Amino acid sequence: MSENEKITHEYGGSEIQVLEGLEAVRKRPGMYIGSTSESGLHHLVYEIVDNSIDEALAGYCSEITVSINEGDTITVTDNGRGIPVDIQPQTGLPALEVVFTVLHAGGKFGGGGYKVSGGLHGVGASVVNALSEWLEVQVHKNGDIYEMKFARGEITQPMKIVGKTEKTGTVVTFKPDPEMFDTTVYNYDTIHTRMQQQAFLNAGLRIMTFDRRQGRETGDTMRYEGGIREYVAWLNRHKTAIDEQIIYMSGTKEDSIVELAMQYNDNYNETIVSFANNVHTSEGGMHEEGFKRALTTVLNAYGKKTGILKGDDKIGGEDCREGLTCVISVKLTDAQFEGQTKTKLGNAQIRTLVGSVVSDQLAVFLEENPKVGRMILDKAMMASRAREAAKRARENVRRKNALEGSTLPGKLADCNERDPALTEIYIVEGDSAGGSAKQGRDSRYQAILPLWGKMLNVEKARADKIYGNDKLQPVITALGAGLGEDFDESKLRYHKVIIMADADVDGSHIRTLLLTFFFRFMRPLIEKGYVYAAVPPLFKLVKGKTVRVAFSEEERDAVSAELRGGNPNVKVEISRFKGLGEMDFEELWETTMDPERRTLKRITMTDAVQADAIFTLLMGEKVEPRREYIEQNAFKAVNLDY
Ligand code: TTJ
Repeated sequence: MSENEKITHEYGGSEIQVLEGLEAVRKRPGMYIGSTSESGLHHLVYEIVDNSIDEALAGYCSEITVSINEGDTITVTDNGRGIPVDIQPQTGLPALEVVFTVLHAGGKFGGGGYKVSGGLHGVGASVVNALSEWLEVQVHKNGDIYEMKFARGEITQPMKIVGKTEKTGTVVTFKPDPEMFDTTVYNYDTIHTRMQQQAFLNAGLRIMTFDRRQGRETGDTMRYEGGIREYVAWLNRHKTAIDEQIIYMSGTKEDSIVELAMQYNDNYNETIVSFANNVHTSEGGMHEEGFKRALTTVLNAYGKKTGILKGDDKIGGEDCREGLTCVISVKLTDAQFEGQTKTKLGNAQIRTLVGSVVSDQLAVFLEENPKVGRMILDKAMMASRAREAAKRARENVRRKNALEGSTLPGKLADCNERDPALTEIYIVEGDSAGGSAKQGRDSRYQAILPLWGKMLNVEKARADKIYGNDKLQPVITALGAGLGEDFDESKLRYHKVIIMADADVDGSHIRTLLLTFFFRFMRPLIEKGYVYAAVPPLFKLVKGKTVRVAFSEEERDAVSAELRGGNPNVKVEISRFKGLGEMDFEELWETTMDPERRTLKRITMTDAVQADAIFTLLMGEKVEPRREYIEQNAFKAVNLDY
């Protein structure tokens, strides 16, 4: 066998492996990027950007740019060292080619392993390549520009030098394959939010985002010297802090690093945002546990020592966290991600490390800042008293329910089916829409609860007030699962809770209120995916006896063209639905309630967090940011995109 033949043979062998690998990605994309919906589409961007962030973590990259281009292609640029281009001895291929064609073990959503930032370069790039109609990469390195191109994972242009350069860095441009995704339209805000988060987590790193699509041109440059301190300040930006200082703590042990920043505000809710290796751990885990435990211990010890807490008085964990905003970021090798969505940190040694950092440094902070210490303790004691009052109120309600057999609210038109897995409840804004919904529904499994009038301002209300509130009480009783600490998912009476409100200011207001209420008092309802928004149509098109509806301007134009059938003389009458109340019960059923034809949008935690922020802004005490928000978003506020 000649030398040449051998090489050809080996190359052919690895080529087949590569294709098999990338074929697997195209066969089961969900295994590698979670889903092929909008979230999976955005995941492609994060997979690529993560490589640049790794380079920044290694200390060689100070700037990353992410652009959405016309046609919804994505370009990611960094000024790092550039992906290596030399031939790898093991494969005989340029490292650049391997990065984009070899499936690395331990996909994020596949079983077992997990990627750890800082070290493992190129993880995920081959997945993005496999799911892209085309992908191009340019590497600036050694004075040359190296370029390589692919289509659906296959090489269309082997690596070659295409020019000279004085810089170093990597540029990747890709077009997600429409054959693989439900939608290929990017959402700039989604990418911007994620990039801002990464900018907060990597202090000093400059990240730029651009939307270059026609009619949507926008962009932002983010660089936070203060890192997670600035993250906390940003999270509290619409709130009134009890003290302007942001408490910062950090420590390391062996290969692990922890960083925490915290600040109290005068609200009642708790915001803990945690990360492990720059991955958002939305299910919490050991770092959060370590923090919570240490916070409670330190505050109680401080209260005793200063005499603020008398005798046997103790404050509970939740009371210590009322009005707290905290960001925790840990970095560790071999992170164990557990939980339903693999976003819960399982490494027990991190609990100890976070615990000792907080015990030592928070105690020192309180010693040095007795005024702040006093305010925090006072706030926690107040929370503790309110909790007692809420408990009494709850017990009263329980007693009352026990006597009255917890009667369902009078406005509720319940369904016949009793199995919650099969039933749904529409919470409807306004009495007239409520009337149509009651007439139009399938009463076997659809219940209707109309709500009307102004809602309670939940921002200023603690749980004890909520219990007595006559607007929310029907919602609580109809759902049947209680609230706050008492929330019991197994008692939930419907597994679909559908908010049906108009696409106008009042509608978005009521949606925001309900979502904020659920987020704060029935959080598992959102976490477990029980909450939906109904999506009513915006337009009605009539051609003779044919009636059609459309949910967007694009669809309206498409349906209109379809009805005309290429004939400009055909008359199609187009009108805008002003509100749900305007539809008759048949229209409402056909367009918005019939499971066969309706569109429902499942509410995610991200939606709820956003609602909570908007709510705080609209209802909070700070007048200036509210005025600014309303001025800047007068249009958006009308059509909140949940
Ligand atoms: C690896 O170690 C040697 C020097 O270069 C390191 C590296 O690969 N750096 C790097 C990779 N910087 N940026 C990337 C990268 C950037 C993008 C946009 C996409 C990908 C897959 C990698």
